[in-house]
Amino acid sequence: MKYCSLDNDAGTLYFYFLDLEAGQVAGMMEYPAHLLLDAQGAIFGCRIDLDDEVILSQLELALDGPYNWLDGQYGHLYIRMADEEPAEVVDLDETAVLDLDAGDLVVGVELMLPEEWRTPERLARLAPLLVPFDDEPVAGEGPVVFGPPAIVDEAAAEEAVPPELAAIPPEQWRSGFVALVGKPNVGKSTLLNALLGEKVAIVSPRPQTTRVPVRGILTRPGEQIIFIDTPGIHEPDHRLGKLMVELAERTLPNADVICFMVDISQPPSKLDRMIAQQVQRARGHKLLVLNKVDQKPRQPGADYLPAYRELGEWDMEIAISAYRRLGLAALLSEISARLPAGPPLYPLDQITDQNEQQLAAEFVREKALFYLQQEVPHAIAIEVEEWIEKETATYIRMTINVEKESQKGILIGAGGGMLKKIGSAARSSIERMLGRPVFLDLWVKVRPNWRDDPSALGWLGYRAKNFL
Ligand SMILES: Nc1nc2c(ncn2[C@@H]2O[C@H](COP(=O)(O)OP(=O)(O)OP(=O)(O)O)[C@@H](O)[C@H]2O)c(=O)[nH]1
Ligand SMILES: [Mg+2]
Repeated sequence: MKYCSLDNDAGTLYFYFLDLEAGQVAGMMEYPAHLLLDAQGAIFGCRIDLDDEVILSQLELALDGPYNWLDGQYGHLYIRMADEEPAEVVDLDETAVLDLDAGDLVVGVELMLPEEWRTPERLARLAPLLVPFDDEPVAGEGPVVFGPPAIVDEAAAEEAVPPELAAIPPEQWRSGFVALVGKPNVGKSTLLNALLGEKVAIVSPRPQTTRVPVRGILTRPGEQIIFIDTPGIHEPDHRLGKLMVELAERTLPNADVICFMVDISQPPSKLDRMIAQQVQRARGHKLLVLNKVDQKPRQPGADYLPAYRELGEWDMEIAISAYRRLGLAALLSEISARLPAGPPLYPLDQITDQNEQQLAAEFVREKALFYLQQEVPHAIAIEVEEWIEKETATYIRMTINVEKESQKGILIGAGGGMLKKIGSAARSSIERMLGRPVFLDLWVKVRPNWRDDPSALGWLGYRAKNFL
């Protein structure tokens, strides 16, 4: 932490990781936060509970301090003044805001401190770093002037295709479909986002996050790779699960290249073996993609590579970490070498087949998967009811469907706290996507048994013909 400051009027404590200049903060993300207290009850740091949307490279500055660290297993970011165990960890009611610069680097953190935490005793440990709060900030937004959200210039976006791409004649292109398949939770969606450098698929630590195939399109001079991120193949226990598996399996016959993804930190399971056999029967090139090399093997010292190799005949194998972006250039060049000749199949500036409304609904589901436990997030389906572009913000109303009254109670939480937490995290993701403020209005409805009800599945958009 480089310095901190306190805005007593707003009740905000700022931690900054570099000398900020006006206009440097271009975006924000919100996460639950906790104060770290020493035995005297003084604040010596904070813990912020991140989700998978924050990638390690964004935390370069935040982790630069000698006592700051990321507990990768839980996604907990610790910003600390000293290397000591907290005597107490106190939950804050309001989420912390991560300030991002134009390159999405986290440059600071804002914590909403209730008044009782703003006493000299509580702040004693921070005093050496405390700089006066500028009470006449230019835009009235704290010590930093928040730049306006990135304004999407539609005309400029139209011209986003670099002229050198547009100039390549169709017969000189190569293009093809690359299926990312594997059991749930091996990191298929994380890989898709990492390869595209954009978030087009939601990610969560829970299995069965992806429900329908998502296309991500990577266009480079002379080649267009259409990645298909698929739902994890598993043994389904309801109609929705059956559809997810069917949609994943249907991508296999048409794929030019199949990336069979596995988690190298764990031994192959029955599902890995079954999926490997399905992949073997397909016509496309077969790559064995061993993900999560950054993670220690489940049994210390174990090497599961030979066991995965034996699951089939592979054109090649490659070890990667989708999360830490290791091995991706090598993977891309192997895929690229196996693309058939053919003209681009999508417009040169398109990166996904999903529209903003679908993505916004997915962001809400992602946050629900992150914050809720056990079966509840899996019983959620989101409908976008209204989407109105107003002068200063986009108004979005969504209904979150659950299957039982008890799930509705859990989703709303005590005093509406859980729904608020999910909504505020989702709003910040949607604002980043749209580049403008969003007013997100969430409603919860019980639709008994929708995951096994063909007509409910249909109107919620989960029908096979939508994805053919
Ligand atoms: N350590 C580590 N974790 C990873 C890596 N790639 C993905 N993960 C984590 O694995 C979990 C699952 O990632 P997803 O990308 O949602 O997995 P998926 O295969 O798409 O899962 P489904 O959609 O359920 O089939 C998330 O918590 C990711 O952060 C990696 O390279 N290393
Ligand atoms: Mg997925």
